[in-house]
Amino acid sequence: MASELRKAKKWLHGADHICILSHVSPDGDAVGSVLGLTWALRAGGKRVTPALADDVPSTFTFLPGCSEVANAVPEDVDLLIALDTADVERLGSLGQDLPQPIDINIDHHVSNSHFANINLVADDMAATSEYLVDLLEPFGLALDKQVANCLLTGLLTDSLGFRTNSTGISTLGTAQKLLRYGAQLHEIYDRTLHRRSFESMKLWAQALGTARCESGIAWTHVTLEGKAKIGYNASGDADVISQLTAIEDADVAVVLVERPDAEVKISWRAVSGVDVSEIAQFFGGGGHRAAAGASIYGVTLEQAEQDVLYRTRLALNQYLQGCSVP
Ligand SMILES: [Mn+2]
Repeated sequence: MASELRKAKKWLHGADHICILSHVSPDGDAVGSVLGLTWALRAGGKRVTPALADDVPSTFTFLPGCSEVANAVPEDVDLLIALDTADVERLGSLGQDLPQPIDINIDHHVSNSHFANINLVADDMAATSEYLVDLLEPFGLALDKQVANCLLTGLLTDSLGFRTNSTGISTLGTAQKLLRYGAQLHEIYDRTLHRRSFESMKLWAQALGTARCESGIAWTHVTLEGKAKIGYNASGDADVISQLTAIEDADVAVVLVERPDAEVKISWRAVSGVDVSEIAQFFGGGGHRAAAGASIYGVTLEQAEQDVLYRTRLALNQYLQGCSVP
């Protein structure tokens, strides 16, 4: 690992134009880590372009540099870094015409496929943003207020406000360090985890209204028709899955979101120790032990729901049986 770090530092400092990428449907860790590293490298005198295949969600547009995020990789780039991205497919349209393997991959997903020349993967970290705080010094880069605000956004959102089981002593130590450099915890918390659009609330009402909870699995679905009815235009589930994980009888929460062209997007959250990334992988997706996702194509919502519940029940039963062995 030490030699990988030295090599990464050398490549970073030797590059003329660096492009930093992250995954499709960018979340707070994708946006925060991309912008955080962008600003740290720029402060070190580097020319950097942040790039994402999809637009930055409005929740994160308060972060400095959002308006500069490109939706394609510039031609004169000589170093490519992917952040928070488990495999090349997750880069979406950005990954299609890139020279493979790309240069550096920095991530915290347990399912990371080590697709780059240099792979820095720390699956014990709560966020890629958390890992980056540790990497700044070995990379010869400095922390400042701008960088700290971006990285705290990634850390706070991926740890769901410091409540995932990946949140440890070092996570809070890292957060403390970011606060010392001027990161605004209150503002970031309020903007990213607390306040939401009225339409999101209406979507919660709709999805929670049809939610079910049986034998440890809490689930619901979001239909295209339902979204249209309340004027909810974004692609996801408005984080209704987090609400399902609050149900005290739920070991696993599942939300199925109907998308155009016969696609159904599924999200899992494990409340107990069952590994939902394995269930997601069965459906061609991936993620973490406690949070994972996948898409099924060419099916109706009903078919997908049946298959997904069957697999989830199987995995949960296997896990619970394993737990009861004396
Ligand atoms: Mn992440």
